[in-house]
Amino acid sequence: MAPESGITVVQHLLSQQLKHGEATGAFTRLLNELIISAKIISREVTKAGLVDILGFTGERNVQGEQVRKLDEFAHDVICHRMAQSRHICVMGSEEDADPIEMPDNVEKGEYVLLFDPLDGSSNIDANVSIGTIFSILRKQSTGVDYKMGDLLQPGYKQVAAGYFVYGASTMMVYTTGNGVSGFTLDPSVGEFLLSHPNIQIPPKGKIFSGNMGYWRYWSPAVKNYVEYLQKPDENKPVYSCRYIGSMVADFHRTLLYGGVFFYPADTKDPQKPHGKLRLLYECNPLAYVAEQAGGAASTGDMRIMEVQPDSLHQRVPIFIGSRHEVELAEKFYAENK
Ligand code: AHM
Ligand code: MG
Repeated sequence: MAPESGITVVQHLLSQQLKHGEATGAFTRLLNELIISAKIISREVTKAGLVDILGFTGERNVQGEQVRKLDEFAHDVICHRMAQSRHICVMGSEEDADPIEMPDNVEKGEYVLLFDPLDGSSNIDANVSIGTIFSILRKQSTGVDYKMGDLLQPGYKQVAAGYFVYGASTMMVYTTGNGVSGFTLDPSVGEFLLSHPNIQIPPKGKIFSGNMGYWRYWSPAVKNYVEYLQKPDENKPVYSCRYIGSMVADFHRTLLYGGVFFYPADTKDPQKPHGKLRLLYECNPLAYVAEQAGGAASTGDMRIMEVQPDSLHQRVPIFIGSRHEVELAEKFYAENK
């Protein structure tokens, strides 16, 4: 048994806080609200096949995709609980076109929360792992009200980021810039317990994860890269392909086993010239986790966390995972300019 195996996520947060001299406890209280939200979402996800919560609502989200009831539920739980934390000044959610302002009667705080309430939700009916992704930033502007610039900060400004994956068990993986820790929810006691201290992504892997169905719509750089991964060569493995279609789950496997997850730009949908995944809700938070675990995340041309966001729902191409495979993608991009 790991020496720290009985540690709950809140104990872990408090010890981190003491180590780094955070005096007010605001950040811990904020993260604790998020953890409670995730426990509630996890409970509902587990019940998904039992109650009449599955199926489409008939509405479309801001990206024109069909929204399922559990997405709305997850979004509402997080909005409600985080507003109560009194440490948030504004939020942004993949399920809302606009910034989410705090109600007038609620005290505003110093933090900005960006989140994807239920990523991979098209997999719900098939009982496949889905997740909640979060990114926490400090408010930059002065005064009580927020400015758009508080939401549109590059990823390197994140103070914490991570995700909850609702899978065979529910896990939380997060970083505050001092490595990556993973916790597994023990449903019998309702606590996240430290199960994966100091996660390190293998420097190289043997698995790639991308939607091969879009092959014909990829650029020569991406095609050459994937062909290279598939090619027999005595100096490298022939990579296996694993693709769930749920970014949190695909990323979580990549974090633990190594390799690369990618969603590049493609020409399939002219509305989405930069791929599908959102910089603020999906790419930045997972990039922070990947880098803190010793890995990397790139658009192919530049480090994800250095992209200056220009809109809340901006999409970017992404290659994320082991350093070796991400740098290889950048090499293929540079060679195919
Ligand atoms: P969602 O946030 O609407 O669920 O969409 C994002 C998901 C990711 O989890 C996943 O990586 C990607 O969509 C899969 O897309 P595709 O089916 O085009 O491969
Ligand atoms: Mg998503």
